Amino acid sequence: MATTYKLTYYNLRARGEPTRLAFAYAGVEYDDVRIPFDPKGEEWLALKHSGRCPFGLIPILEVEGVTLCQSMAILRFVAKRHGLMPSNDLQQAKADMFAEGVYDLENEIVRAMFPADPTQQKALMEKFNRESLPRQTKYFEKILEQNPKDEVYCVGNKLSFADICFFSFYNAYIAKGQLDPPVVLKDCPRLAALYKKVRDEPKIKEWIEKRPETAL
Ligand SMILES: N[C@@H](CCC(=O)N[C@@H](CS)C(=O)NCC(=O)O)C(=O)O
Repeated sequence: MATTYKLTYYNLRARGEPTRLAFAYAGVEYDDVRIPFDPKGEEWLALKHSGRCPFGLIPILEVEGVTLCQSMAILRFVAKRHGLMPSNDLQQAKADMFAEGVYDLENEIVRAMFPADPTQQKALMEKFNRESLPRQTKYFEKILEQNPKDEVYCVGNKLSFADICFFSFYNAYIAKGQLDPPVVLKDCPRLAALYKKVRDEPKIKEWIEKRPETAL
């Protein structure tokens, strides 16, 4: 019997989308369970306190009687199983390095979008857009510049979870789900090419066309 996967997250792209993109790219069926985005909502609070979420947070992935949490751990697990993990340890470390850099940015934008003190939101978002995002984006571009010119992916000649993680973040949070590369990639030709390469993968394109429209 084929393995069944159940991914539970808010009805958002955000931290759930990298795994959805990985499943789409690999052509793997899964249950895409979405709960309304309301951190104080009944449905979420019932799940949070049900004992099903190991850290009381989502996303979670239920597979073969095990419940995984932490979006990056889930993404790597799916990548390993379905051909999105680079093939040697050094390439895997490079993919990890890149993906963790993206994840740092994600944590920062989430803290800015939903600060403990809502009066800080505007200032934190401005700082993110003015400083952190362009600075980190340039670092990513520099990393790609070290790859041979004919290699578009983060690592080697094959799409990996790091490429998905990069695309998912810039598409979900910066381009707000729109197809064009966001303006911050304008002077970063390697990153813009990577963004388009992932976006135009046929199965990813198909998923983007059919996925629910969401606020984030
Ligand atoms: N490091 C975790 C963070 C998970 C996380 O913060 N999830 C948020 C939604 S994006 C959540 O469950 N919030 C609800 C709550 O805190 O009650 C991951 O990457 O999965």
